[in-house]
Amino acid sequence: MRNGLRSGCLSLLIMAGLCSVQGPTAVLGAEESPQGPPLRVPVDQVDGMQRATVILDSYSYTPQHLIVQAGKPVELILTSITTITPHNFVLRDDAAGFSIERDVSAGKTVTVQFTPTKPGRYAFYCDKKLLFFPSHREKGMEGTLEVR
Ligand SMILES: [Cu+2]
Repeated sequence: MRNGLRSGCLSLLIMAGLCSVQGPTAVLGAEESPQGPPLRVPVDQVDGMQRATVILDSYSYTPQHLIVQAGKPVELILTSITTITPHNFVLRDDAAGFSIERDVSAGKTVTVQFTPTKPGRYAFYCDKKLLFFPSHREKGMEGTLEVR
């Protein structure tokens, strides 16, 4: 009897632990649209960098729409929250001041820097794919960098 109670409490504790680990993700998914509203990337008061964190998941970037100012440096902190699937970040427009292609392995964080020179809307995306399957971009893993 005592042993039964004790192991019951233990499994409750374990379940509570699991719930608190999974909690934030579940709340985010429930209360917002998956990628949320456009983010006006703030300028860091110390180094003048327009800095933002972008979360990579299968198959999305959050935020999906970033707004930055031309002529000022941008730093994107690309953080993968997947456990297995590798992703990448492709943002390429030589005339606009960037040509980026960086892999972001599962669970890893990679930082990219560039200075956009030309106002416009530019797509960033993940071009990973398994042979014969649609690319991650085709599965919705793309976003917009809006340069003003
Ligand atoms: Cu991907």
